[in-house]
Amino acid sequence: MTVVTANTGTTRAESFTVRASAETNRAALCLYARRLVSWYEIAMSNNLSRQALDLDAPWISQDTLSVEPHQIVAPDGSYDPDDVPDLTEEAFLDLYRWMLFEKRYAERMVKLQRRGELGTFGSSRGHEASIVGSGYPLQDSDWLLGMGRETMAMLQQGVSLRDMILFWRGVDDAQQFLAQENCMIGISVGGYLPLVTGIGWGMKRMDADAVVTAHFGDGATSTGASHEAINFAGVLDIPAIFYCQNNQWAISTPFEKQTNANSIAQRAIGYGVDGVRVDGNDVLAVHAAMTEARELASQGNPVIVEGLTYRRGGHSTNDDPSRYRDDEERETWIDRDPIERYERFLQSEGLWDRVDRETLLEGIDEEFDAAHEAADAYGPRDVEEIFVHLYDEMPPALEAQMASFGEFLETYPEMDEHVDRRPKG
Ligand SMILES: Cc1ncc(C[n+]2csc(CCOP(=O)(O)OP(=O)(O)O)c2C)c(N)n1
Ligand SMILES: [Mg+2]
Repeated sequence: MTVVTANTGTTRAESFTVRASAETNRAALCLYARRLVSWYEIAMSNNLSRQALDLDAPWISQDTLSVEPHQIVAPDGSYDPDDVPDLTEEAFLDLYRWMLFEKRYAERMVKLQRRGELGTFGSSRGHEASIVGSGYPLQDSDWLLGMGRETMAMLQQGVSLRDMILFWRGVDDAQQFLAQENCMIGISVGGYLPLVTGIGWGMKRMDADAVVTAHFGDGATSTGASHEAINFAGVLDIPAIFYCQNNQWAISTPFEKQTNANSIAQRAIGYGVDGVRVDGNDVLAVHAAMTEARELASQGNPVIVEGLTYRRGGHSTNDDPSRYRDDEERETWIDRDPIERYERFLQSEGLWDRVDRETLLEGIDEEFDAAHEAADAYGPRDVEEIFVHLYDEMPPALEAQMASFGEFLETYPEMDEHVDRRPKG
């Protein structure tokens, strides 16, 4: 006989006990699971149904706000010259090189992973304009906390490519090197957003001439941490930019199941901050929005910028997107490639003659090769490091674990071979 006790809460008298056989429990659980699935299906299929209401007050609805993304260069490369940001020719060309770098970096990292040199890797293919356009307007003093799909933005802040390779090899030291450049990658989806608000609060209190930027995905916007972070940033007038790379998928969850809202940008209203949605495949539009966002944030107005883009590949090298999404959808986004669109812009501006794509790629490959070599040269780590790296003063329980592990290796020296001192590579 299995006893299941469920305490409904308030008083002992209200508590009840259910006694049932193991079989009955299993059957009840199955029924419950089936009900959950059908509730979920109903909720997902029918979440827009409304009843006529007769209230004499204006309802705020999804249609109240326009969510048209801000765009400067259309997918076919056309644009209104008046809308083009006032950048130098060097800056226009620089944006191109950074995007090419992001693309090449992703290709090379996927290859490294396939050769068994990285544990896993999350490719940014398709995100190039979103990443480069959002990172470029940041200043050296700014902070950037991301989720791993914003490498070139971090490199622009001073992070080294070697450390990105180390990070994806699972060498935790990489985070310390990133921190030296005021960057961090948060693996817990959305979990680091309150830290962003905290850092921004510190900046405000110290009257620092800097802003903090959070890069995160559409999936992160459903976490409690993200709501708390952005809401609190609004209350405290934090110099923070919340940049959402909405690539329309969170692993296998499509955007329409992520939220019933039409956009992430419109949520700004609920948090009492400003928001904008931009075409995340248009590097100039993202750049313009982030430039303005930085200006607003530095005046104590936190903002949400939503870059609408598309994850062309799998979530990571461990993922097979063909199991949950149509190739057709992907095809439509290939036609909106951010790099090709920007090439058309450079051609129209007469700047394309100054681009030697092959030479650029050679330079990028050389940089990657050097970083790869440096990552390989990064020495094996001491086993003790996994115990000592977190605390200034090690707690006794951890000290005991370290001693016990040392004794274990002394007793069984052959086990030493199984200790991975430099993961994956
Ligand atoms: C708190 C937490 N839950 C689940 C995961 C597993 N996980 C890793 S990435 C991811 C999806 C993230 O999607 P999104 O925020 O849209 O970012 P994207 O990967 O699309 O860039 C999930 C669920 C995690 N890392 N942390
Ligand atoms: Mg996503």
